Amino acid sequence: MTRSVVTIDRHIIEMERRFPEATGALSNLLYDMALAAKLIAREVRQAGLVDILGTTDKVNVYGEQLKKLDEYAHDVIFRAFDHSGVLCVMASEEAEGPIAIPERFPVGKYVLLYDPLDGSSNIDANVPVGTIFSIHRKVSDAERGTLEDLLQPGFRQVAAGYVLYGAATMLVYTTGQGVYGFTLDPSIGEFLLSHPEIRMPSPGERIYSVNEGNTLHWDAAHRRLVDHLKGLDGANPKPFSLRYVGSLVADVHRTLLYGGLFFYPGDRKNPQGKLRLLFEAAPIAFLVEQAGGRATDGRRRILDIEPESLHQRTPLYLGSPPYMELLERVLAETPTEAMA
Ligand code: AHM
Ligand code: MG
Repeated sequence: MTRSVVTIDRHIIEMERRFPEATGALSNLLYDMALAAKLIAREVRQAGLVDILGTTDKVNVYGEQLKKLDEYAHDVIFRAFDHSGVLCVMASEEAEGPIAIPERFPVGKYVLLYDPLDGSSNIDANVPVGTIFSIHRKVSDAERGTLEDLLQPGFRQVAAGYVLYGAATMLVYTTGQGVYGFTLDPSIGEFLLSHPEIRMPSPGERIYSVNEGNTLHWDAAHRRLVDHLKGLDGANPKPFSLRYVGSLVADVHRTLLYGGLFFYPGDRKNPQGKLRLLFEAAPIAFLVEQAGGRATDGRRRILDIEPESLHQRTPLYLGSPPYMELLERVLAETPTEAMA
């Protein structure tokens, strides 16, 4: 034993004690997220067994209609929070508009945005997937929360995090006091503190992470950037390695722990890239900055972007400060072409 065993509940209580004025509502939100994570993790683990366990009639053991895992994850999170009394409105990557708290339940002062199962196209190949969440305070006067409460810039987040369903299930979160990582011990059903105060190594390992299959649609600057990282331009004697899972949570988790660069740029086909500002980029940017890294859309901090719509997309570049400087320098050296 080298360290004391700290459950996520204990950790949340101890963090809350640092703020004597705290009401406990944010702590309750984090407990509920840990519970939802366990329920989703259980289902993700069973994913490969569904055919063997004979649910071909599309009904699960509880007599419920079998759902696609991303719809299941969406529902689990909604049901973990709808009655909690701490939220006034929610939004999910799986739903078009704001999700109201049912009239029969009380509301509170927080707002939750979530991507229930990001990277779910990877599920059938047993590749890691994740849940991403972002929490804001209510800003509108409406008692039950409105679109205005959901469309807030990332710097106003009070908490954000992700759950990674990988070889182990991990929950990583920040409330603006550093980044903490917990690993689920399935034998006792508890998230235990495994990564206290995560700091992104700087500059960290020479790793770049991008879907290079999109090169055809990139402008000259991005082609040049990747050529430079690979050492093809003759100006980089120590080429970077490529790691790309294609699940944002997994690629970001690796970047937080090892350092390096991750980017999903805009290109001629998709000028705003693929990732969603509110459900993916903003919560990830909060974590990355809290771990000492940087996250931008190529021009400005992700956290400074004023959102205009719930599902808007944004280019995303993140990594350790020295590698972000390198990336920005190489991109700036090549004249920009119009993307649209
Ligand atoms: P999704 O929200 O439809 O799951 O898509 C988001 C995922 C991210 O996890 C990942 O970073 C990206 O899409 C990968 O996209 P691509 O397959 O274009 O490389
Ligand atoms: Mg997603």
